[in-house]
Amino acid sequence: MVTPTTNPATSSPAEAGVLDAVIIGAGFAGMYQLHTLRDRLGLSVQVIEAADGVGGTWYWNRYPGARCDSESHSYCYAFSEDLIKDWEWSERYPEQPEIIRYLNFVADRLDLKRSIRFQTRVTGAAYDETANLWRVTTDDGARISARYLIAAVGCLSTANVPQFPGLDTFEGDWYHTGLWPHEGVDFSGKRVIQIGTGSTGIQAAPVIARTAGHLTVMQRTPNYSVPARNTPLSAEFRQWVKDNFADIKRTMRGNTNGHAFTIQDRSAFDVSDEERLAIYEAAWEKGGLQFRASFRDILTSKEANDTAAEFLKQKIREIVKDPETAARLADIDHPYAAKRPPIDTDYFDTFNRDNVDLVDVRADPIEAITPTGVRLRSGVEHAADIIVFATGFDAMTGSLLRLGITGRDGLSLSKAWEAGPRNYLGLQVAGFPNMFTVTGPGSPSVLCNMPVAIEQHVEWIADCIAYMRERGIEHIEARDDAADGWVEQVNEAARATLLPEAHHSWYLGANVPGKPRVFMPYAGGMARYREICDEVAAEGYEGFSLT
Ligand code: N01
Repeated sequence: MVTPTTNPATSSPAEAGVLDAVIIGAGFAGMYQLHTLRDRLGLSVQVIEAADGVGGTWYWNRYPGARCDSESHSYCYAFSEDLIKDWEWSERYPEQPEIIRYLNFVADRLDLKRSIRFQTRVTGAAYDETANLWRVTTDDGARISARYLIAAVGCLSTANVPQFPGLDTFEGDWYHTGLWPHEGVDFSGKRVIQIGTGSTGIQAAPVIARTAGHLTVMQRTPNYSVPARNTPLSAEFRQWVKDNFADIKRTMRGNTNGHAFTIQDRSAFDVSDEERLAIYEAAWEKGGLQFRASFRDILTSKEANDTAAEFLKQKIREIVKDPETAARLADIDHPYAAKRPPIDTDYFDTFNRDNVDLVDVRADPIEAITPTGVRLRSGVEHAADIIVFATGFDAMTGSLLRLGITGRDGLSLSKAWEAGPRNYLGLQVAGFPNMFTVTGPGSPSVLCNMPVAIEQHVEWIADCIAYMRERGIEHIEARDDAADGWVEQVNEAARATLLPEAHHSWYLGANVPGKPRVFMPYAGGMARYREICDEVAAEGYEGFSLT
């Protein structure tokens, strides 16, 4: 928990107009970080946000079918009983507009917007060693100085638009799902090509197919998916959540993935073949991400994983009527959940529609975009009025690197991370004093239900700043040896799982050509990570130098 301080001003910077903290980003992370620093610690704080509203990733991802894969009662702030009490989710998985409404409700309730500078992009942030201040510049010409710099830019906020030759010659319209127009896109009667079949593509295709004249889905890596089984929430369930939130919170904070379900403590081989099948069948009917919680060893034993993988591939073959299409969809080459596992509403069934085709762009890769469509290496051309890029993100590092951050001695973050992200606890980079990243690489972040990961980081950072101010400490910096040790722990944690076996996963940076291949999130589990961070703090911030 964040320690409130009644007399925080032990180290007010001497320069006039200097803030205590600048936070970049007004999504889940930036909003809560603002609340902890401004309202609990009494600091002067400015949030800088490129969008004209709160929401972060959810502000930009307005594509058809955009909906959260975490269940609504677990996809919210848990720090405030009042917020839990006064908000009603309508469905099992909240849709994008509902999440934006929720975040606005929180921002208004906590009076956050007055401290957020909207429609402003950070163009640079440089550490001034003499003054021990961060000098932040923005695209509207502002120069802001602050003691602490907190990057709350999200893990999935820099769109990855593949550099296909000829895109600029395309005469139709094209969109990336992560930069979707606010007014929506009318697909009625149009020939649409969707490139990408990750979590986003799997959500979007069924919705696009409903109105498009024709939809061609271009699949490079086939993917597993489990039905979401979305449904409106009953009044009884909503009441149950409010009455039992303390227990729900304990479950979310005490397990590896931050969700409100527990991973079964049994191996896939503790049960007979028939029992295992029945367990998978029940999990398939229940739907959602907890399919992977059916057995404790799904992500650690290839043999256990194979049982889940085969079950899911068989489901594809049963749902998709055309055997050739079914075979292409089920030709999955990685362990189940080694890439982020999607959940869907009618994804595989969409390929039974007359107006939908699947094209295998692994066998016949996209060579170019032409004025009228997409040409493959074989020379086959698919015509399109609209191209939808569901091609993901320059994940975890992309948004941090494009901020133009330089640390001590003019060291740029891109130079420091030339060989891949290197930091301590996913929280601080050596050479970048008083700068924190929320759910950065090296933290559980994307392997966890995000709000749970975010709350832990935000509270840890606020506690750390409070600790420093109480003791007159003005400078905190991760030590090099601590960062090296942490990188090794992150690698070790990944190696203990099947996650690195998905060679084309964005967890490894493999989706962006030229990006260093390093397993980025910490796979040792949220609960273990929380313990490590707590131990570090209890030992007087071991691994950091404090001066
Ligand atoms: O992105 P992705 P996403 N030619 O990178 C393909 C979160 N999320 O936006 O796998 C052809 O997973 C690429 O192929 P391959 C969630 O954490 C959450 O779908 O690289 N194809 C892949 O099929 C998720 O994991 C929710 O071979 C190309 C697809 O594009 C993360 O966001 C909803 C290509 C990209 O898949 C990212 O998901 C949605 C090329 N050059 C997303 N380049 C909710 O919970 C890429 N692809 C709500």
